[in-house]
Amino acid sequence: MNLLSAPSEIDHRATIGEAICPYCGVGCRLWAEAAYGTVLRVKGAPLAPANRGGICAKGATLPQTMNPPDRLSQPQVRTGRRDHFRPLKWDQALRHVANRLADILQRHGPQAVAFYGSGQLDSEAAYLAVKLFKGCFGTNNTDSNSRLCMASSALGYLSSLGADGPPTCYDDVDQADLVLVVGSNMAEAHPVTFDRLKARRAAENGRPYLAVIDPRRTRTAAQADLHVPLAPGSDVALLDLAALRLARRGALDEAFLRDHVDGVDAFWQAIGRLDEAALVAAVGAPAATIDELVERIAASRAMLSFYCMGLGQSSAGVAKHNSLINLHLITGQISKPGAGPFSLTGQPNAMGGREVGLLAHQLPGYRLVADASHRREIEQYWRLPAGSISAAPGQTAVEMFRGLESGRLKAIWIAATNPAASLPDLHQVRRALERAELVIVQDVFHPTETTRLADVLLPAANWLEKEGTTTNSERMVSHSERLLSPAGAARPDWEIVAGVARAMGLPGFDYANRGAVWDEFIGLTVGRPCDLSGMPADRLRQEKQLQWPCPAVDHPGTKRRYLDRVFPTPNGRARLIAHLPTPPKEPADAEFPLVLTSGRIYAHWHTLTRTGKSDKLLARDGSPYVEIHPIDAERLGLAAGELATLQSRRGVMRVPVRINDSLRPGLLFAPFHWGDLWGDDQAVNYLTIAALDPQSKQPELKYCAVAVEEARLGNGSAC
Ligand SMILES: Nc1nc2c(c(=O)[nH]1)N[C@H]1C(S)=C(S)[C@@H](COP(=O)(O)OP(=O)(O)OC[C@H]3O[C@@H](n4cnc5c(=O)[nH]c(N)nc54)[C@H](O)[C@@H]3O)O[C@H]1N2
Ligand SMILES: Nc1nc2c(c(=O)[nH]1)N[C@H]1C(S)=C(S)[C@@H](COP(=O)(O)OP(=O)(O)OC[C@H]3O[C@@H](n4cnc5c(=O)[nH]c(N)nc54)[C@H](O)[C@@H]3O)O[C@H]1N2
Ligand code: SF4
Ligand SMILES: [Mo]
Repeated sequence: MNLLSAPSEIDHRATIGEAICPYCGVGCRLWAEAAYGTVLRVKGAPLAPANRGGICAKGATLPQTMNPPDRLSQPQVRTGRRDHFRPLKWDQALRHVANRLADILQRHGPQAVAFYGSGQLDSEAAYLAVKLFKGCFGTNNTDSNSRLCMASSALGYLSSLGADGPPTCYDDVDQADLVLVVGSNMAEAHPVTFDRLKARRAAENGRPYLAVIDPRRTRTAAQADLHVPLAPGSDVALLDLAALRLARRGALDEAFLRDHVDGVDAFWQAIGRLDEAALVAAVGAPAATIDELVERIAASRAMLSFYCMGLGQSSAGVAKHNSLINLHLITGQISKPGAGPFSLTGQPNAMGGREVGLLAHQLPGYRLVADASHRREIEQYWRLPAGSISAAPGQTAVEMFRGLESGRLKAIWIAATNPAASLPDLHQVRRALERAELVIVQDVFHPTETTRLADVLLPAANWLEKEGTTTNSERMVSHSERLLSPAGAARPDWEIVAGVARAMGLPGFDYANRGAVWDEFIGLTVGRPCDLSGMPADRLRQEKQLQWPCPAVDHPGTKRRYLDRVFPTPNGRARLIAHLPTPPKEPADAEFPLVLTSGRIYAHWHTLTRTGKSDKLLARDGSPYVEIHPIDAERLGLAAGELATLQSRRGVMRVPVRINDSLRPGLLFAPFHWGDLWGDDQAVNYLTIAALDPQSKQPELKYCAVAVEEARLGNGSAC
């Protein structure tokens, strides 16, 4: 449905339109009705391919989050961090930001500034941030929270298959006979896709078979035919073991390996040296369960694997991804309907962020900073002198905050992410932001944990207040309509970035409208793996969504990639990449004897700036907690509801205990949603470790060592 009236008239009468849900990467299209400046109703759009009318509780409660008192609706600045913010008009604010950035660039050079964006920015905004920082400033310190999320997944695809992006699509759920869910709690984190799987299993007598590989018996695992409760961090051991056993059973697709895969001999040589008994011990799951998993893989004719942060948030994240893709390659479970690796994307536009190059190592169109010809292509397109884009790799998310603390970085512009709640080792993050010369934060709300530490606040238009483009987990590129005027002076993110660039006197940022930004960007994808050139803004607005690659305006889009078994590597062959198991960076020891993992729950989104405003969602889960196995609770003398003090080498957390036998003994789980705004010492990220995967630089948010004791009432520092 199109807009019924021009934006200025919208607020006075009901408008109806469709926009992609601003939460998870399922990318549900939501039908919304707005009037009097707010959203009255939302429901799943019935014909949308991603959700076919489906919606979860987070999407359905969006109207409760739209007009809160903490809405940021005016640019604000302050001179010192202890001063109050004062409101500014946009032209003053843009000039202020432009002058301060220009001053720092002049005094310290381009490597002293950074942009830290988000998979929640639309592609237009993310593209312009890349153009401004990488192109005009000449710094690749241009990263996003997708570094905490999809970086290992992106590198896993690139190294194994030759290009980022999943080969698979949601319709594969209907074709698979075996679904592996590895390190993903789909029932809570990607519920509408999980509902689709459940619906087919209900209708088809339990088909496809569902196996879940997760150290916790999650709500996803509880509905599976097989749950493999592996030791956290032991995925490579499990996947290598499965490969060895499949080989021994003669369950390999030898023809596929011969014709389409490189590195086969080296792979078997490398993992052939592993001792199977040692691998079984490392995995720590019942031997019969592992046997059953191998049996099912061997018998499958179409194996689809969904995976998410249990693989990525690890110091062996890329190794885990390569090892899972290895399983698909050795069994030929790729390049056919119902089969293949399928990374579930976290955020609504983490995929789009990768397409426009909003990760420190990337450039638009799945190009790489490290590739001189890629840099040259982009410079020419942007009409910049040769050498404008730096060859130096940029600082990634965690590295940026280390750089701010050490003084190497002076300024950071943060947009659509809340690092003072979501990054690991929050004490370090606070020190970094306190040390920074300039912190610009672009958000829809204030205060957040991060806006509280800013010098400049830039008010962004909220969901439904702007048009924009996002790409979901299955490469579906979607247009979202605008139904509301932005609150107060808030502006779409892309306009803010373009406004700062223009205030700095930079050419190339005069766009007539959002569509002009999109149309410029897709020109950079011609002939690339993520070819979007057949979906200019007009077509996308009309057709609502199209799946890439889509190389021509009469092309229908592509459901599945690599059906011809030609991979985007130089010789067209995929690669087996062997990894040997490595332990997590901070194993439990005598001093910190328990392992803490963290993640999501169904009712809440990240740092609660949205879902924390919904009474309905707060009624489901209103406060933070830590889950502990009954055996550990008994040993520690902890009862349900008691306040426990958790301590790691970096910080302390005090939250009530929930006893839960779905964990492995020795493992604790805490949701990461609650930050400092909700109370002191409640954020799990004071405990987490900023250990990084050596290739992807994604932090090991899923594993750190902690000690626990019961908090004695009245004793604030039980540790
Ligand atoms: N409700 C809700 N949904 C969301 C989000 C949200 O905030 N709330 N956020 C979105 C975003 S950005 C993301 S990235 C996704 C994340 O979605 P998921 O990755 O599904 O969610 P998590 O809870 O972070 O972690 C998934 C699982 O990994 C398991 N795990 C931990 N360590 C290991 C390990 O070593 N191996 C294996 N195999 N598993 C392990 C955990 O027990 C957990 O069940 O969710 C998206 N959807
Ligand atoms: N311990 C632990 N920590 C984790 C994780 C974990 O599993 N465990 N997961 C990590 C992962 S995968 C992720 S993705 C991150 C997520 O972490 P964050 O990105 O920090 O979380 P959000 O709360 O989504 O922050 C988004 C911010 O953008 C604002 N916002 C919303 N819409 C817009 C918009 O349109 N424009 C602008 N400018 N602002 C907007 C919101 O108000 C909010 O302040 O957390 C990571 N941190
Ligand atoms: S499943 Fe994800 S995209 Fe769909 S309504 Fe729920 S949060 Fe939004
Ligand atoms: Mo994420």
